[in-house]
Amino acid sequence: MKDIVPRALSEEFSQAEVVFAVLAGIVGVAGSYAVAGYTRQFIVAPIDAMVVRLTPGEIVAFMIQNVGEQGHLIHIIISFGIAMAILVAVALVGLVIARRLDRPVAGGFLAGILSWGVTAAITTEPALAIGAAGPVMVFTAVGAAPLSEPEHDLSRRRALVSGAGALSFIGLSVGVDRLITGNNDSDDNEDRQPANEEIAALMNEVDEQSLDIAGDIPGLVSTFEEFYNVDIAEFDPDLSVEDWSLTFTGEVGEEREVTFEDLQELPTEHRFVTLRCVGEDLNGQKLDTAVWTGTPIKPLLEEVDPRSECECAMLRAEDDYFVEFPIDALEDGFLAWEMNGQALPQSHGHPVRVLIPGHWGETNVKWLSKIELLNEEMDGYWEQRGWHGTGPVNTVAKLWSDTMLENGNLEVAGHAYAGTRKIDRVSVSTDGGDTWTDAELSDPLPGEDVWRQWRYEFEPDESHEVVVRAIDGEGNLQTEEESSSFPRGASGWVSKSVNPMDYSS
Ligand SMILES: Nc1nc2c(c(=O)[nH]1)N[C@H]1C(S)=C(S)[C@@H](COP(=O)(O)O)O[C@H]1N2
Ligand SMILES: [Mo]
Repeated sequence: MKDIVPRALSEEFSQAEVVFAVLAGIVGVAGSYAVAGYTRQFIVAPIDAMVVRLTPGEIVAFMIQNVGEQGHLIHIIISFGIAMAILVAVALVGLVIARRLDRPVAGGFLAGILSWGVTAAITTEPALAIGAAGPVMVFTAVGAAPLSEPEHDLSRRRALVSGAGALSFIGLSVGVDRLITGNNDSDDNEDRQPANEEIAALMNEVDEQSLDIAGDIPGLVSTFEEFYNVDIAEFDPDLSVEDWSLTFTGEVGEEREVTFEDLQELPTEHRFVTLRCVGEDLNGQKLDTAVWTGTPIKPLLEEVDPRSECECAMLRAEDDYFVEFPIDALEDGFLAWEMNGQALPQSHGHPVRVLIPGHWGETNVKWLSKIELLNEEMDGYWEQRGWHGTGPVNTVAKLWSDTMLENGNLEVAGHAYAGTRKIDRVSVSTDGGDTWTDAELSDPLPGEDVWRQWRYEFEPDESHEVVVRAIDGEGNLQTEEESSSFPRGASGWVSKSVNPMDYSS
């Protein structure tokens, strides 16, 4: 079974033809990238979205737990492969026709038209599809060119192959580089306005509240670059403010579409809000805080007169993400269009996302397009894949740094978060949990749903098992029993063995 395809290929096509078809596929993908960039008009993007949709839930859960961010890379390599395979197939069709008709240019032309059609259909972007079609056409035509003057042609072919190979290599390296650096935000680096002054002042004030921690851990407010990122797709929607609107629909007395301009006329607030992903490891770093500017959702919701029997709503986004949860939680939500005093970065939901206090990150829909009031509960994207991540967050104290100080003491530090229950205390044990002492805590940020920083320093003997746990504002001790993040978020107490010998000064 395995070698049927290669054998069929090698019977039908010469080696040179196969080489040119593969090169056509590579430069076709590279060409599409050259004109569309790392956007949803790039031929790989819609294929990737399809791969994401079709990947079974067990595999997604497994990838998140075991390969983490590499899961994205695997998805995208598969999507690249599929995109290339499609263009290679098109080039092969062109080569067959060229040979049958004995007209290389006609074959190239056909491959060009076909690859244009296929790319336009996949990306729904006819103009930019030329980026893929042009290179495929040229490479197919060249690959089909007859070897009339054998000697001449061999060297010419060799030159062509090396040129083509070099082009393909450049295209691929740029693509791979972008993938590795994760630089898929076209608007994040250029054109960013300086932060609004009021917020800059607010952020400075808050900065003073950060504890003086020797270890290298984030402050109380994460920059948008530091802020973690979780997306179901590799290609973020690229929406302008004018493109955006939010529709309230489903079981409502009155449907309503809200534009960005409409939002700006509503009362504006700045809120510090912490987000945490249900998929992160117990001591993971998918936990961050920013100050967000936006408007409360409740007045808008009241206006549309919800008549939902399940008291629940489905939120939908431009990347086909969707999540369902109770209206109760939605009512406390916030529609945000700025992060740390600047327009939302593309990767964090430009132009508008929702923030739901105290609930897991997945309820904080980015690129929000629709709020649909339901009569019956339905599963969201992650719930269809077995997660239970629409409820309130678990309480956690992170242990993000351990540092030997000049005074010979060991400093341990981190952040603690319990959503809207808030953090009341963090206690630390240096003897594996036998005895506990309260850690120093940063003053609470203004806000209903924010983390706190903690810090503790002690004089070490030989080796210590450091354990840390939080007590929330309602007096509940962080759950000791350990569980993995799937399906309800990690639980347990973070611990670490430390030995003064391990720190060189
Ligand atoms: N439209 C959309 N919204 C989304 C997601 C997504 O993939 N698409 N991911 C969710 C998840 S799982 C988390 S944890 C948060 C992460 O937000 P951030 O990327 O701004 O940190 O966004 C949520 N909102
Ligand atoms: Mo998440």
